Order: sequence, then structure tokens, then C-alpha cells
Amino acid sequence: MFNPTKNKVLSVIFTDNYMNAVYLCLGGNMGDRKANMGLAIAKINEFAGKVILTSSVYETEPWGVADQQAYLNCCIVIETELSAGHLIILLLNIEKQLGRTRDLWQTYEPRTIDIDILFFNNDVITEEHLMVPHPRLHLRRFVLIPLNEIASNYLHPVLNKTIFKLLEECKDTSSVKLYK
Ligand code: PH2
Ligand code: MG
Ligand code: MG
Repeated sequence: MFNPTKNKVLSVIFTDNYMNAVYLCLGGNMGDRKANMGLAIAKINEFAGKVILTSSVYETEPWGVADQQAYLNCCIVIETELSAGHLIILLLNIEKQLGRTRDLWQTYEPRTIDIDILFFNNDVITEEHLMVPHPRLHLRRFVLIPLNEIASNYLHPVLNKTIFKLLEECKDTSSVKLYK
């Protein structure tokens, strides 16, 4: 898998004036899951912003939906000059390039790749099509476990707790296993 940096646990990501530190979660459960994730990260690095940290990849039980294939999930940190609004358009475009389709009538349908913005600096964004921090990240072990690897001391700007603390308090019991 594409991995531009060795994983290092940093408590704070320092960026210069123009740069935004953005935390993303990637996940998919259709097709070649590992290849899709690697391709998505490569495209993010090329078009959206420099990938500075990547977590391990986990095989995870579908959350919030029954009768689906297991997902692969990971979290990454990127540095970008793009605004959150521009970034999300680019990420949706990368999803599409990787064969993501959307059925408006279905929630949590199987997908080749989903790329979600978890945090954008410490910003709080409440727009109809863009909520940051991601409103359900603290309820999901498939997000918190990889995120805790690369951002355990990051302070959630709304809940005012670190990722480590959110993971400790998370009641989700769904399976999240390191993927070989
Ligand atoms: N994404 C969802 C809903 N459920 N479950 C797992 N394990 N991994 C995901 O990425 C995921 C999910 C909505 O985007
Ligand atoms: Mg999602
Ligand atoms: Mg999404």
C-alpha cells in the first residue's frame, strides 16, 4: 500500500500559515478493497494534499447496517491549501473515479471507497452537505482505532476530549481487526 511516511504519533500537527491539517477516514467493502484504498491515498496525495501520516489498515465489521461484506478502514492526515469546501468536492470526485456510486434511497450501501473528512484543523463546520467534525466519528470503533494510532492526543473541538479518551468511552462493540 502507498505509504509516504513511517507512522509516527504526533500530538500536534504543525502547519504553516496557508496549510490546513485535515484528518480523513477511508473505507470500502467492494472489489479489491486494499487496492482501492491504496489508489485513493495516491490520488489524494496527488490532487488534494500531501499525505503526512497513515494509520494501519483494519478489517472492520459493517457498522449501522446488516448483511454486508466486511470493510477495510484506515485514517490519514493530509496537509492542504484547499478550503474544506474545495477539498470535499475533490474527495467526492476521487471516490467517483474509483467507481463509487450512490443510491439516494439507501443509507450505508456497499461502496468501493468512501473518503470522509473527520477534522479540518480545529474548525467546526455545520453546512447541509458538510459537517466537521464528522458527527458520528466518536460512535465508531472503525474510525477511533485507526485514528488513535496517528492522532491520540488530538482534542475534538466540540466534545473537548482527546481521541484516546473518546476511544476509551466508546460503547461500540463491533469488530475491528488489524488487516495483515
Ligand atoms: N461506513 C459507513 C457505515 N458503516 N462500517 C464500517 N465498518 N466501515 C465504514 O467505513 C462504514 C461502516 C458510512 O459511511
Ligand atoms: Mg462514511
Ligand atoms: Mg462519505
